[in-house]
Amino acid sequence: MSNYHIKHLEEYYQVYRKSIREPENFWEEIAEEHFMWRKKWDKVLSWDFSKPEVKWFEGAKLNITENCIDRHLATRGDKTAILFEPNNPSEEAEHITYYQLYKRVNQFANVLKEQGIKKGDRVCIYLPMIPELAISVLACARIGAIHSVVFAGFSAIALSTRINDSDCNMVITSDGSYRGTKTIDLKGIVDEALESCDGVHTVLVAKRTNSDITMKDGRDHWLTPLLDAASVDCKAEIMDAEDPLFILYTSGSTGKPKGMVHTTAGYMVYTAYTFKNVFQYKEDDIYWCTADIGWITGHSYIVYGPLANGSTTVMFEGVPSYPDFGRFWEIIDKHKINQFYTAPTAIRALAKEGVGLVEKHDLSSLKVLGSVGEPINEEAWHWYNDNIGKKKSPIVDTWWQTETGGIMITPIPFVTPTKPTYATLPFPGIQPALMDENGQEITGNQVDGRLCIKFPWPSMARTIWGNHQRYKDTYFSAFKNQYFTGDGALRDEVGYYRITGRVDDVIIVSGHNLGTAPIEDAVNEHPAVAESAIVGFPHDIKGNALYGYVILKETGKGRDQNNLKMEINQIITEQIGPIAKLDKIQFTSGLPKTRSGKIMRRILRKIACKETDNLGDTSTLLNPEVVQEIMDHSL
Ligand code: 7RM
Repeated sequence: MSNYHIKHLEEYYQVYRKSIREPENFWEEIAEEHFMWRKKWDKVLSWDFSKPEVKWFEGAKLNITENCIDRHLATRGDKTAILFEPNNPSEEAEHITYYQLYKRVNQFANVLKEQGIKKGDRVCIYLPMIPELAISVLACARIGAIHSVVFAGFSAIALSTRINDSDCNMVITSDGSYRGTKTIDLKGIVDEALESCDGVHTVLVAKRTNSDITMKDGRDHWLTPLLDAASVDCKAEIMDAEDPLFILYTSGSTGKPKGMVHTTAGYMVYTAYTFKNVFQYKEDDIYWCTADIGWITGHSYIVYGPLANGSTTVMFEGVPSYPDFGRFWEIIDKHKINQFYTAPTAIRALAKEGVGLVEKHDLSSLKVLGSVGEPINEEAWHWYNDNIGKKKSPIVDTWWQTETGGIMITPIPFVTPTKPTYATLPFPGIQPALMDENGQEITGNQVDGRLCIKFPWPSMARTIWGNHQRYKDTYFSAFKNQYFTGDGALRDEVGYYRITGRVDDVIIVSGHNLGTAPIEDAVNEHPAVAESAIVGFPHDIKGNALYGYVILKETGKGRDQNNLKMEINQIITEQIGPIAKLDKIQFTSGLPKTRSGKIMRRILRKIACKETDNLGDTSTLLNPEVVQEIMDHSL
């Protein structure tokens, strides 16, 4: 009997030890007992981090949608699978049962096939948080097409870059999207993006806002008539364990976004197993994760993990501030939410509005609170614990990444005693290591270092689409035979981990991973800009905000600085999206550089954070005099 559901601390330690001593037996038992296979595997695991190559459940055949939908029909056909809460609270919520989901996914899958999509093709999904988003994701998986969901807040340029990188031949979108009081012209953004995407032959358009849009003849099709005409039966494509399931882009510290590739069997097993334990989901619970499906959190913990467990998962279309800052609490009350999973940036923004709006609603259904996306600071942790959980719902501070596919370090509620700001203990199967700068593992407790993982886990990304070398360089080269996370962490006296943040040039703004390089590239496109450097600085609500140091060309020097700032942010919005806008822009005559020409971001970061007491060693600088100038004019 496998330990699929962990219920107390001794059991956790026992299961954890087994997962380390006999990883293959451990995962095999879980895979065997809790999923539906068309054929079992020949080999549980083969791996080599030096290549790197990792394969789980090789030889197995399955379809993830049979696990997420079909197998529940006999016992849960009438149970709500997806509970859709619209942007506008006076519009009715929609309960989609497992049986209805089955039919809608099959119809959508048949439409994809009719439009020429085959196993292995890439389909870009650019949709707001409406049911069609989850359904189209599952429809792709049903026929073995690889979905690439692009968050519908990204700009046309960001969208086209992603479409082209993975050669998508179809885009699924909607006429528009609602966000609070705003209506966004999604189809217009797609049209603009597709001007530079020759590979896309079909665009499917869901109707949401009834906006006036243009449909390009031969390319664009309204979804509804196609769905209505499609059969509700669609045989699931039988996939190999290691066939790609999806691509999801994440920003790196340099270069273009990385298309992380996740495969089928391991991803399914790991997201399902973590979901069950991290949220202690019980049969009639209503679970709500506030993330967007455009991020990994939504893929793993709105769609795949919950549905694999036959759960009821809420999809919320709107924003936390509409019609007022009490919306989340209103929804918890309305749908009697049992598990609530959100991000520190949302918690901080809502805490700022005071407890008045919280107290208007009955939150007594809550059992487990989750946090994800960035370190949760002590103040936000206590506010969440006291006012939302009323000190009786444990907070699971879940650390993981797009690349890891599933939750890696986390408390198990009612099992692991929590500690503010600590993600606590590794999940079964996860072997963290803290490394020093010389590449040695730091053992013992009360230490800190760079967080690595030394053994494969089922849901790890297998490669970067089209660039395996970059995958190796980014994750498997800093430390020999280790997966390097890019995060720093410390381990306390009982072995709990606290994530201290990125050690590279990725900045997490409102829970969104932003690489500095692509933003600098955008800034540099302004005709008056010569060079720029971007760093993060702490921000009350967003966790971090962006500070840009900009060197102007001669032609820009006489210009109005406020206008320039606006224009720079306008370019960023166009190229990346509004989340990447700079909060502060300082014009400077130079940037501190090493002799090899590398910008010393460490110094810029300290100035932006107003930590100028000890700037560290500046003697290696080519131009130390510029540091004083930057300090004198810092914002
Ligand atoms: C799930 C997700 C990954 C980066 C990661 C960390 C940071 C995420 C936590 C966290 C501290 C947490 N994927 N991060 N969760 N830091 N505590 N609980 O967010 O690919 O978008 O971001 O986010 O730096 O490397 S992600």
